[in-house]
Amino acid sequence: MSKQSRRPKIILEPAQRKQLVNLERRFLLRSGLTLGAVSMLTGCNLQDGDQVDKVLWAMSHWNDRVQAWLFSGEKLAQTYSEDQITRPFRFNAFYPEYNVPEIDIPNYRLEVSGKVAKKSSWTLEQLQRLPQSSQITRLICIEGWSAIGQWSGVPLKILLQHVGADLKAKYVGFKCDDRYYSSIDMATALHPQTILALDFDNKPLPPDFGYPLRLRVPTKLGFKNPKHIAAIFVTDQNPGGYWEDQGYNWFSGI
Ligand SMILES: Nc1nc2c(c(=O)[nH]1)N[C@H]1C(S)=C(S)[C@@H](COP(=O)(O)O)O[C@H]1N2
Ligand SMILES: [Mo]
Repeated sequence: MSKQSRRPKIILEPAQRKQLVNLERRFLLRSGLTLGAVSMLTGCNLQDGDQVDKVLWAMSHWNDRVQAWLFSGEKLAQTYSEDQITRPFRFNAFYPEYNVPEIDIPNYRLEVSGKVAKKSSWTLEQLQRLPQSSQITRLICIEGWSAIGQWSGVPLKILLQHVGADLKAKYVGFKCDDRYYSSIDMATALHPQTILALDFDNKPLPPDFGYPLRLRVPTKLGFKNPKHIAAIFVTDQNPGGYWEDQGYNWFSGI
């Protein structure tokens, strides 16, 4: 069979055809994949007029699996020295800074549920009494900026062990006080640099940067570092995320 004849014949509407041509330019040429390879990897039968959206989502899910497979639970993200810290640090959220949520601290409880032996709620003091770990790492936002900061808090692995989490479960999900949500794979949740940060720059997290509790995971892009965490749950069903569900690649490892 000649190389040419292995390419699927695609019958598409002109608008779809244009989308597909763009897709091919953006994605396939860069990755060296042909449309034939894409239909094999994604199970999308391009000949049946599958929507380009569907193909892209399938590509992204395939990409998640490859990234998860390549991810080493041991390899550490780069760390920096104190004099490299970015000051002032940069704020980002899906709303402007003046809308940062106000959290009622005396009543604050972190809820932990899902595939755990002990469903529980935690006060900040209880979290502060768990072993702490500190890091100076770079937060990289998909919008094209990055900043080096210092965070400290409880390694997520320690909390998961405390509540008797099923460490063979696939995902850990996070719900935030500003309706934001996100989730990570278990290998990343157990990574030594994945922490539930209570402090930023050696002081309690300021409201802008996620008071009272945020996830700091330097092996992933900024949007997978939820701030103002209210609840954590362990699950086998991918909980998605605020940006993830709008098409940003779910794994987003760096
Ligand atoms: N609760 C919550 N967490 C969030 C966000 C948000 O809008 N709400 N934005 C994310 C994005 S896109 C980035 S880049 C980082 C920014 O963190 P920073 O404000 O500490 O720089 O927070 C992430 N966590
Ligand atoms: Mo971001």
